[in-house]
Amino acid sequence: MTPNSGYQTLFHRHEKNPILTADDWPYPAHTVFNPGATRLPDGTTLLLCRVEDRRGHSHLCAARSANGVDGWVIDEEPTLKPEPAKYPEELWGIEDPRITFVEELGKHVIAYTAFSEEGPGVALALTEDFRSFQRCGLVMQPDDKDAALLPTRIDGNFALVHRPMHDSGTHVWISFSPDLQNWGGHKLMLPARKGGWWDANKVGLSPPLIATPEGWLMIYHGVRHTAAGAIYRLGLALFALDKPQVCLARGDSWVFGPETSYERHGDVGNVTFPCGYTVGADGDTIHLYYGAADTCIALATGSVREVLGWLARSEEVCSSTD
Ligand code: BMA
Repeated sequence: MTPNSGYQTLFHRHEKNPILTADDWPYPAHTVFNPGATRLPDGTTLLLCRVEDRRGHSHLCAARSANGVDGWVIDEEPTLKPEPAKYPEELWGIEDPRITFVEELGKHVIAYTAFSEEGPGVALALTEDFRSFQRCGLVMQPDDKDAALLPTRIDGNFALVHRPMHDSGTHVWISFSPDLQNWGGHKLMLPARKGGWWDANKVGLSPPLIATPEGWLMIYHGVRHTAAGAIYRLGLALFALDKPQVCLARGDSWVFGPETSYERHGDVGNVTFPCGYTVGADGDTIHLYYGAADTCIALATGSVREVLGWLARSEEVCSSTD
């Protein structure tokens, strides 16, 4: 266990972690991780979990709980399966869903990674009830992943945060669309830093952006490549509400990373990877649901107010990435 001494703890692990594992599944599953999350109108927490089978392919499965911690009711069969006959980009599975409820559509929009021999790309699907789905197909061609839609239009357009991969670096971008199908106006949102930083070379959106009075709060992952492999940790940044490509603040240090044995050890050790959150009835408590070591699902809670306070005290300005 890495000591945390001296650093403020912004996200607190739940004592029941991991809250979901493959052993909980009603059908054969190798691992369950990286869940999208939402709160349904009746207060139920719904996790859309990535389930990997023993072929190595993933599909998505819904788990519902009244308190978001235990008593999970898991769909008896996969909820959203790859459909490679119709969507060849899903040949090797669908992964890492991020859920955004869009009031004007009255629907949840799920952004997920569609994986095939062409590489990972971003696909969208719409649902009202997480039982039937309307697919939009691939909206960002490979290699691209880590995408989530904003809940409201920006200057009349939908906005999608995503993470294309380029030789020059792997950064977070934002793109705009009038209809969820045709995308343009691409803007660099959050570049990876360089050199010795914890988030050098590769960053990506983790859960969907969180609307706060001070701006869009982004929890992002930074990938540190070491001689022993990669370490996936989380950092924070804030963006202007009316112009989400404009970064207002960026934390200089990571705020959450692998420490416990279920985060350190698993199929891919040293990974903490949230794809979803819910906000408590107090409007302040973030329940962050994350995949641990690409093997199981865990929960950590934090306070929006505390997170914004930490960011305000952080000395790093967004433009300084060297
Ligand atoms: C990323 C994604 C995640 C995964 C992580 C660690 O690139 O593919 O699904 O959790 O790697 O393996």
